[in-house]
Amino acid sequence: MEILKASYLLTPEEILQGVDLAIDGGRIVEIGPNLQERYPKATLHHYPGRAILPGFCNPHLHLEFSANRATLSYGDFIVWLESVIRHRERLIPRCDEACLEWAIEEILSSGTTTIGAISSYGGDLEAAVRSGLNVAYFSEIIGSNPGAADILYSDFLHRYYRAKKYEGERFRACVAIHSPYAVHYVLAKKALELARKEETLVSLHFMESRAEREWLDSDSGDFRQFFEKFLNQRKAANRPLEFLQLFHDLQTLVVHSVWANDAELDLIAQEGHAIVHCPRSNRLLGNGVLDLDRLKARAIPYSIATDGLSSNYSLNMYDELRAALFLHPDYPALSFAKELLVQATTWAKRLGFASGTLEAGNFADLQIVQIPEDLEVVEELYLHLILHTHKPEVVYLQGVRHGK
Ligand code: MCF
Ligand code: FE
Repeated sequence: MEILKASYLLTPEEILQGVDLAIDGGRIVEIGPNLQERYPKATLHHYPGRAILPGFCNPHLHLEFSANRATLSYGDFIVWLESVIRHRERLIPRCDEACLEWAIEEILSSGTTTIGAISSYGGDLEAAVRSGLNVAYFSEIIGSNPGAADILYSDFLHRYYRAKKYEGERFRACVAIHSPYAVHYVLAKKALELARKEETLVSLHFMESRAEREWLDSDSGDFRQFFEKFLNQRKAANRPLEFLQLFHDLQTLVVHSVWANDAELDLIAQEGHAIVHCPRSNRLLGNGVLDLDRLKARAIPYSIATDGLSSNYSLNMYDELRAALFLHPDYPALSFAKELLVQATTWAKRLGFASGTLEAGNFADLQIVQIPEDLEVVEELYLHLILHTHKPEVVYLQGVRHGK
């Protein structure tokens, strides 16, 4: 048994002082004062001037794109998408084992212990399993050509069942439908039948860009030329609300939703789906800023994610939290910082893992972060954590210590 003693413990809803944390067998055993008196044989780790908080959950990223630095074009969504199509075949293999391991190390060392990883090829599966992180591994289906539907579906099924072999307390095989503009209705329906039967979590890129809005509403806008050029297609394959109805009764992470309209948000709320907000990805691909007021008005749960290195420059949740704080200047900094941190940790549970809060029985997935020495007002800790942390000093993954 090990006892961790720090100046602060973030549960994360509450800031506790004078309280220790006991871990054993990879799990949190107890939280309370003076635990070394109760467990005199336990090893004591003292972290003065530090806070212990749960590891982060980054619910949406694409490990397989981790080789990208400046290959893909940022700034405009369609230009970006064309660059993905042009470079994907070479970019994905460029993320070899060493690259995947580097990406996972970046994720872990920046305090993230739970991820939602979208995979279209499956080449990142073993690295994801080996990472020891809690992984919701979303095998992605993509393709709008009905002629190729059978091949695409069988390839998807193969990847899904390959992932399913690794299922356990730290790994879940899940289903990703790429988006309403890139997945044929019949294909989405079949993949979602599997998700329903297998009771998996589902992920969907939805209403990310203005181009997607215009194309799906009225077969117009910047996607018109794109679909004509690449797929010889003049009409959108789906209408967005009808497509969203396919996700009835499925626990879905709806990613982006920047351009979702009221009826779509109403349906998302009614179905109990949650929204994944990727502020830096949206900014870099020219997609604007998600209006969180419209989510809050409907009590739609949301949290933030980095998206992949295909549309970002780091997989560090502290970087993302800072960006979110500054991209939503209308919310009071102190309460918004707390809200962001609470969601960024507790979402591990939404992804299906016993992690994300400091509770007995949960996995000991923790981060230990240095606190500014001159902190005067304890309640301001959430904001200062976001402002001053690049990486935590130590991360515990299932009770195993990483770092100094
Ligand atoms: O979330 C971002 C932007 N929106 C859509 N797709 C992706 C993102 N990052 C990576 N992707 C992947 C997607 O999963 O790029 C490919 C898919 O494999 C796009 S091909 C239309
Ligand atoms: Fe994405």
